Amino acid sequence: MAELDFPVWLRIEHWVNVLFLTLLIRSGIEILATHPKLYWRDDSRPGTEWARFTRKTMPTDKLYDTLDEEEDYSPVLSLPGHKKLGMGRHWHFLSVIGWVVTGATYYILLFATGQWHRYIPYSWSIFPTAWNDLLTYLSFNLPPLLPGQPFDGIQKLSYAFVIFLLAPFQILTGIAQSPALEARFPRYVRLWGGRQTARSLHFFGLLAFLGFLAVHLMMVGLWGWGQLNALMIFGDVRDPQWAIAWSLVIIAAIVVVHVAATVVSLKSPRTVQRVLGALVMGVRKLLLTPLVSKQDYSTARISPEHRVNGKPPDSDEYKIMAVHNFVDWKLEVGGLVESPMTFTLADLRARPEKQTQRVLHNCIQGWTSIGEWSGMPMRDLVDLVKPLPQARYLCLLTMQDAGRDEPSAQGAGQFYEVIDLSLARHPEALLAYEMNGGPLPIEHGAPLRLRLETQVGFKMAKWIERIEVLSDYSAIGEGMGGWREDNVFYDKNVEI
Ligand SMILES: Nc1nc2c(c(=O)[nH]1)N[C@H]1C(S)=C(S)[C@@H](COP(=O)(O)O)O[C@H]1N2
Ligand SMILES: [Mo]
Repeated sequence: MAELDFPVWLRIEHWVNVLFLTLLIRSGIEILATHPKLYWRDDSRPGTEWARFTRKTMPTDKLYDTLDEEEDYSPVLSLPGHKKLGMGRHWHFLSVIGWVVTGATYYILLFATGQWHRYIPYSWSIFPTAWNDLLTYLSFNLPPLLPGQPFDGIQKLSYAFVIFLLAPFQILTGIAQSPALEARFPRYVRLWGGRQTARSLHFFGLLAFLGFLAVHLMMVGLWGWGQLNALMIFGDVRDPQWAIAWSLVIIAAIVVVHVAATVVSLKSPRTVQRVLGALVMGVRKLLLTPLVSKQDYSTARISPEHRVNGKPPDSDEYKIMAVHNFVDWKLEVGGLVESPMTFTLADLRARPEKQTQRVLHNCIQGWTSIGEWSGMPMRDLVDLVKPLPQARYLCLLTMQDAGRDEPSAQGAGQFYEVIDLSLARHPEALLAYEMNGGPLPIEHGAPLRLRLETQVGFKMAKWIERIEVLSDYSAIGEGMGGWREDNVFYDKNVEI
């Protein structure tokens, strides 16, 4: 029987894996809820979704944005539920790190100890065996185990599929949704058929994991809950009664972690944001922050209908400015700089540094569109105003009051975003005043908006009126580095 036994590292990893996988599933559903529609094409054009998990219909007679499309799922289903995308993301990324570390050590130990023989089928005969096993199950019988192994042919094939195909597939389609990775390696995303196809495939991965979990639990029940849990808890089949008790204790512990994660996320989101954000930041800084955008989509790829997020300033001042084509608008640049400056729209248009880029826009909610943006590169503006040595950040202040203009955005006050000075020096960091060859439309941020092609959309402040150079942002707003960071608990740097 010794060959049937599972070594202690494998038993521990099995249960750790259950924890991370279930956290990934629930937080993933939270992320899906924020834009509960799936597409094949990168323009995410309204109406072209192949699947939707919402009954909401959008108005055709007035401007709506993707915040209006968000769904409020129950905390039983999603982590933490109730439109808390920021929290869902923190748990998803933390669990990804935990899951990948567990998976990597699992692979290493599997190969180092020879356990892989169990999971990698190396004879074609596994297929007819698996087929026979399936027929046996369908006739309500249990098929024979493979000689010297703890499972039958179809089980071995399923494990090989989950461990060596499904898990890597889910990681690869997951990272294909990082704007920084897409910006640096657009071909990698094309390999998956595009950004939205990668997102749809990631969803199929979720379904496959759910299917596996359901069948796995059923199989454990069929073959003997006590016996198999004894193998997976004690390493041998001697104490099935105790194994039943222990399996319930372990499952209860996992449920407790889920409940605790849900409750703290709903009650103390700021704490979760700070703690999990700090844990994930190290990995993100190492892997994603160094990436620089190299996008250059063809004109033919421009989305006919670029989606919108955020509603324009609903003030008389703004509306009057808009009627006069923003001749009265001014951009002030100040703070920790040698030469503070003020620009009119005509000043910006007259500048020689004009740059045009055709890029994929990634909203944090999951939709994408492709647009062409023209304007003044941020690095040229930064060079003009000459930041003082202690300068580290830029704060972009806008004419939008989110409480007034965007009730569904869950917060109040002037919309602003802080970015690192180093990010402002990226070649595709742009202050755009044109879109798709025309003046920047009001809903897309007229007269001036930011483009940052390695970040998700909310960093790209629209309706800008002032840029402040800072050494520290802790005194601004709630001190988290932006309106969305303050109010909906997103990370300040968002390469994914
Ligand atoms: N001032 C302001 N800027 C904003 C927002 C906002 O609500 N207010 N929304 C952000 C978000 S979440 C996204 S996805 C992009 C959307 O840009 P688009 O409407 O041009 O597609 O704008 C960003 N800039
Ligand atoms: Mo967004």
